[in-house]
Amino acid sequence: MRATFKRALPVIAVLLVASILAACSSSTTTTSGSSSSGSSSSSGGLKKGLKVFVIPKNLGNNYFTTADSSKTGGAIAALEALGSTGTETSGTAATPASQIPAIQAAIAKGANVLIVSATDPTALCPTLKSAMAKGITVVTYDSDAPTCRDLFINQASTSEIGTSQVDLLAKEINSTGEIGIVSAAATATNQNAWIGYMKQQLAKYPNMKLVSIVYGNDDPPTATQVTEGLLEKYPNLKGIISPTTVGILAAAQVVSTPKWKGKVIVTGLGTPDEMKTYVANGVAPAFILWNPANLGYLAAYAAVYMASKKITGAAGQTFTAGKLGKYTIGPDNTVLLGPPTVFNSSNVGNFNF
Ligand code: RAM
Repeated sequence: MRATFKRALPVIAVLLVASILAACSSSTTTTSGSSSSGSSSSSGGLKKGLKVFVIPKNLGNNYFTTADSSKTGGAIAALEALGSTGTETSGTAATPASQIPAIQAAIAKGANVLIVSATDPTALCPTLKSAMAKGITVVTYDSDAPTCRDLFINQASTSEIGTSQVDLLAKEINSTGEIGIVSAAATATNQNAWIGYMKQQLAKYPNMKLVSIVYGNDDPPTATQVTEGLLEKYPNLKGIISPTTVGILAAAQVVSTPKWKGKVIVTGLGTPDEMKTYVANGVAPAFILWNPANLGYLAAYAAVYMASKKITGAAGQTFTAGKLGKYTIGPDNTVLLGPPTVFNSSNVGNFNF
């Protein structure tokens, strides 16, 4: 008995610390005049006063800050416009152990809606399923948990995001040489799905060889460290694809140092603000992303329609997402934001996110 408890102690300690961190690191934006819990209806039949929790993979990642915030026009801005309350909360690390306590805390606080970017497609499921069983609307955005949500808001076609990163790199390295991938967490649904399509696309480039995939966990020091390790281990590396805004920035910074500059090209998914410098210095001439604020905004609208029972998630149903206009639900209870943008020296200066 005592031995079992002893063995369980480290686990309990980790959970406790994770809960405390999650509790300490949440930020809230509240709309004025929305005090009820989703009881009243607007003229369009959408509920007001819903308690919505926006739960990114982790806090402190600029991509999610843009996707979620009121001032960027993200999810919380949409919730304010709809007369509901939006609270952004998560853990500090992009891991299930860090994110799950934040989801549990949101449920305990009386959430009507959870909007979640999943750090793992299965580890979150017991918690998300228990939320759904309580009548809470569960919407994933950015990174899916396919078997335990009502609706997924996808940033762009998964296959297009994967294949276009390979095509971009191929153009820049003359379709030749060893390449590596600097991903986010090994469990991340979105990165793993994109990497699956990258591998398929690489079959079209017989002279490009994927030698290694390393994981920076969407943590800048870790991403820097694994990029350095990759470059040291494969001194002939010609290109790096990093399908994560945190990873691509770290990779571009490492490759900008004299040891690697001019030898390796970086591409992947990055924010224009963070990548401008590396477009200018030639380390990352082109990269891809969508508008993160629009992703959050769309997820919030879809979630409120869902919680108001105006849509059920069935394919073919439509709804109007405020300034973004009309969307049609596709297969597998999924909504697509739209095609991604390729950024390069001709347009990167026109964007400020
Ligand atoms: C990071 C996260 C996020 C991903 C972007 C591109 O910020 O991993 O999930 O969509 O990169």
